[in-house]
Amino acid sequence: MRQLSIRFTQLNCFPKYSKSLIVVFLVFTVNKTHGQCNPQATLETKNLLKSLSTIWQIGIMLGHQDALAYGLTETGQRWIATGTDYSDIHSITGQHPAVVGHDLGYIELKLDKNLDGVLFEHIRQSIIATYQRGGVNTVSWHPNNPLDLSKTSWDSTENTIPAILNNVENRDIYLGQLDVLAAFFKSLKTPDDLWVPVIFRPFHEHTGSWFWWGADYCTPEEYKEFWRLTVEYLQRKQVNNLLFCYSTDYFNDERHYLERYPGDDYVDILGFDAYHRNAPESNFDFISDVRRMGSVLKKLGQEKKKPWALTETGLEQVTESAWWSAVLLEAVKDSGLSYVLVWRNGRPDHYYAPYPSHPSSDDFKKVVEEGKFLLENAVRSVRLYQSN
Ligand code: BMA
Repeated sequence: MRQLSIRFTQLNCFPKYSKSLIVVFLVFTVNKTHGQCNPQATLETKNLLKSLSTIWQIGIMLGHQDALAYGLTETGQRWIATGTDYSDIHSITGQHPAVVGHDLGYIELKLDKNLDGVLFEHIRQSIIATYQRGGVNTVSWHPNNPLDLSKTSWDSTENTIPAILNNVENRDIYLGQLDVLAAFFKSLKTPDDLWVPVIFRPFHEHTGSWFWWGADYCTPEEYKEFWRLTVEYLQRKQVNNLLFCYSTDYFNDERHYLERYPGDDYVDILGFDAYHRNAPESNFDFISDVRRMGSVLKKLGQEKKKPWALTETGLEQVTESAWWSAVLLEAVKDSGLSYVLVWRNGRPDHYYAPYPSHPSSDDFKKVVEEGKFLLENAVRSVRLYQSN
């Protein structure tokens, strides 16, 4: 957007009629660049973006956070991965989720495990294995406060973002943390030397105020500038295997959704997070809220030529045995969403996907067998990373 306004000010030197021709030309060229914010993105990354824009015509891909890292056994006890080919969803359906979520929180601390105890080396191997099987990877980031690394993402220190933007030393500290992130993304290579494309979804749920990048702690302009700084720096570091996903929490309307949107040249995928709480009393409200927000994203996605997704959702402990068919599917059908990702199976009291013997596993299997949600086998044949 910034580039566009510079070009418009330069139009004053042209006669009136040619100005309108140039405006038409600029609008056309700007529109053409929408949908891929990094012109240097690898071919596989560009192809993934195109595939995400069309996959909804077949079905909605189902994702699960940390699917390959840990989960729950038949008796509800925790298992922790040794390899990269076992997941709770696989143990029920015989296939992994189509989208596997990972989180890089604590990479900025240069630790070997993330904030949920997963080895970064395991994350790296899982991303490569998922790609090689034909699935999709999405990466969120719950970083500690860059200016006080003893404070987690859930830190309410005000003005962290302006303090980074307005002070060179602070900015360098943050950019140093991005260097670590960049090195991780660049390490995602297959044995035949291809960079694995991933959906990167930083600074999410920023419409809320529970993270240091939340709405109460920076202005919309500061959030946008911080986002652009991040995107531009990673691109300058030649990280060319990312699709950037902008992802709010619940939002009221289109204006609210776009309030902190950094611009079409800085976002590849439109996302939102919406959890279902207080079931069954709230079943109807959850369905209608997700439908309402999904239709705002559908309109924006069509206008901007960008895919849209429900980037985090779930009902903790899936306390409704027919939740998949009667609630989630009802909320997202006809939405045009590329994918829906349920959160992690972290503990016996904190999980969002079924495991063997869970009361909702039959319903889960049913919606998958009916083709309503796509798992890994269904997307493998679509060859998401190859030009069609
Ligand atoms: C939250 C919870 C936390 C976890 C965090 C990042 O929603 O699951 O336990 O640390 O996500 O994965």
